[in-house]
Amino acid sequence: GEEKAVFEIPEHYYPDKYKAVTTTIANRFGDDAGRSIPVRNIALPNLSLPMELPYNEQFSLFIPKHRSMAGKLIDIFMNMRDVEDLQSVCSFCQLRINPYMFNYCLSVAILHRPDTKGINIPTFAETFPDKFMDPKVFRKAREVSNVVTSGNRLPVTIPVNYTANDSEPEQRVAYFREDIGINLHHWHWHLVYPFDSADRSIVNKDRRGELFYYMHQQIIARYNMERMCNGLGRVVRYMNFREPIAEGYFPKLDSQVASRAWPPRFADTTIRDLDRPVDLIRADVSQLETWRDRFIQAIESLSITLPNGRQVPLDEERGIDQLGNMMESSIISPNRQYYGDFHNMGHVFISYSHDPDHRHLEQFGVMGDSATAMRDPVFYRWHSYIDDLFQLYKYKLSPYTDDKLDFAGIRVSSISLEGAAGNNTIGTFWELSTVDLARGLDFTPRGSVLARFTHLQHQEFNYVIEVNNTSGQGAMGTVRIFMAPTTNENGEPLSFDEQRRAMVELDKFTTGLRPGNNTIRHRSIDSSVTIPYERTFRDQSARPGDPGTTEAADFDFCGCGWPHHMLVPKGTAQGYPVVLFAMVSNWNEDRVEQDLVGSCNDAASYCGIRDRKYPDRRAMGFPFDRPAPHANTLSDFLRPNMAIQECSIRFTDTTRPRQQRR
Ligand code: CUO
Repeated sequence: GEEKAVFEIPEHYYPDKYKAVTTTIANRFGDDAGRSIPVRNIALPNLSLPMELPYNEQFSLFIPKHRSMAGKLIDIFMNMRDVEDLQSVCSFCQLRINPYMFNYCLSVAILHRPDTKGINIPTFAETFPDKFMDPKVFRKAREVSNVVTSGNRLPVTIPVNYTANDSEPEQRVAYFREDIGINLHHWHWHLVYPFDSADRSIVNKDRRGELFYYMHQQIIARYNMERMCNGLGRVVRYMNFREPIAEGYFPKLDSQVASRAWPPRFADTTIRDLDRPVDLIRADVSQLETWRDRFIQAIESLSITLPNGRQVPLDEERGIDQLGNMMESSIISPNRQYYGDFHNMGHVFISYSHDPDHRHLEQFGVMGDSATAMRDPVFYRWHSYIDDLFQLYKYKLSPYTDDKLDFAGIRVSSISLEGAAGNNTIGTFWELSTVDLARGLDFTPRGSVLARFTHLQHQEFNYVIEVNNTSGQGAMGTVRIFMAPTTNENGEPLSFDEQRRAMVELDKFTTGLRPGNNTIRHRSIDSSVTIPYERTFRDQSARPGDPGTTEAADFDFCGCGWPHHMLVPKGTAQGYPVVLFAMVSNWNEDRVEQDLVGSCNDAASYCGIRDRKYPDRRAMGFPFDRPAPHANTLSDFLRPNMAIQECSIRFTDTTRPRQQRR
């Protein structure tokens, strides 16, 4: 294995209780002793604010008090002179600062400091595996690592379907909600796009408000298709805050840091006014309603009220981006005082619905943490409502005209799929994979402790697109590929408007088009939406430079991306019918002039590109982000540069061990 380092930490950095023990303690980021690295002795910055959060407590960015402590700590990390000073202050923080907050703030700093882009940090599932899996695993891991020497250990198995049984219909999509890769993606996305920071530039990224809308809209579209594959109806919006939430959720996660179980939410819980001095939270449910009404008012009038009382129009170019920042809300909201913090506080109200006044001394539920929120059925009900509010705005826009949709001289004659499951069919199955828990356990095992888990997988396939370029000269196009269900939960055909909102982006790429006929073949594994399995889990056995791995320098931003194993929904045993859509749009109207060399840019659709603009000038979700009232069906909407194909997703209920793609 790789050599691990021990950091020699100045003695006065240790909290008093450790001073007697030793002058070197293995750093959390290294274990087996190898090299020894002296840590620079520096004049330490004032850490009293972030140290106010007790070491053994939960941490949530949604809690204003935690947010300001984290903001301060990020600021400290960002302002350290160089990497050695940063390392020094980190070694001081490690034994004093709440580990969740420390990990978050350091990750944000590493991601945004120009001099730390080459630094490698462990994937979050390894640092805090307790946020992603059944705690029984850790007890077994402890047994295994105490009894068995490193080379002979069998992996610990993480059970499937451990949070409920078949009496709970929602359990049919638990494999989606509780997928480790999906939850890692969501955590990463919010790490890359924080909504708050003392340093505005960390928040103020190109089109981040629009991306907040789009990435979450796509989660809902994907989840709805997944539900329909499992005989469930589309998710019901959570929009009446005075009515109980029908779905309960019992996460069965333990926090190793806080030595507590994550609290459940019982079925039919109603959110209540919050008064939790410990978190500096005091908020009434009516506040949510007020913010919501103001948001709707802005859309109805197509204008935003600024803090000075002036009205500015919501224009076509920037409207959705501003609304995204208002809704989330982020510190670049045009008027946070007035439009408030609707979406974030929705998470907070729901996550404290079991103990709104802290009388039971309980922490927040899974909705209070971006690493765990997607496990809970209510996440989708809340975000479905959020999406509906954004759609109110999209309905205000005039439909795309022919000149926006067409690409003169370019005809797409067909799109099809070729793959192992047969043409126009995608095969899905369960796959058994392995993750290393060693770094995240609250004891220090020698060597790795592997855990096995089951997740959805699909057979890889190719898109084959036939394009005829009749313009008489070479051209550049952007290929946009989407998939949608064809019928609703009752088996009736979807209207165009329902279907466009159900469109799931599968891929987007640029292609050259010679005059005459072109056959474009594109691999599913190269999707602009997903990152490969190895990147999601940063496979321990992989070395930089191996196929499927990435340079360490790119890791952190590159950790954002929909997990490839969840590219397509599960389908059904008989074959779930979907429609595949391809469009080739004019690259001259899509392109953004920028240098992409060395940037991690292969999951840009939902994650953007580090330090760059979003690499597509069109509205996110184009051409389906706007209604087209004159189209009753998808066929009505088609132009010559678009094509569709009926396809089928066929699920086989077998579990296969993951094969290394080497
Ligand atoms: Cu990602 Cu609500 O924004 O969880």
